[in-house]
Amino acid sequence: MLRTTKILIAAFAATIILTGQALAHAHLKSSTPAADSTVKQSPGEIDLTFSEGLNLKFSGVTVTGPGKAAVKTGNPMLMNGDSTLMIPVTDKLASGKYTVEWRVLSTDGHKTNGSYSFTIAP
Ligand SMILES: [Cu+2]
Repeated sequence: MLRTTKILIAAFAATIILTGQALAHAHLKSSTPAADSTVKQSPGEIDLTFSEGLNLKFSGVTVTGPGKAAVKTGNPMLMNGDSTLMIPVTDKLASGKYTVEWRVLSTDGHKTNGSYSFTIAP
């Protein structure tokens, strides 16, 4: 009985480790504007490219500007084989530092999130 339990625990642990390696979650590969970059003009859109396809329904971003002010964004769209999340920015953004907080659900059913900043030059 005890031996069986040990074997089961070992098998369970191995499954977790192997599953973790086999399934790649959606990681942010690149973005426009790029992370930590300074751009000269207000971007018309924000593009986030991930390592995996996304589920649009459960993916989105929150953009905040100088003074933590929320930036109005349009409805996100998927491009590039569903791995690029495109968020229209309709307002002209003033100079300053902006933070993009993203949370996505990849097609393998895993949620990931993160954030990065870019700056619009004066
Ligand atoms: Cu995953």
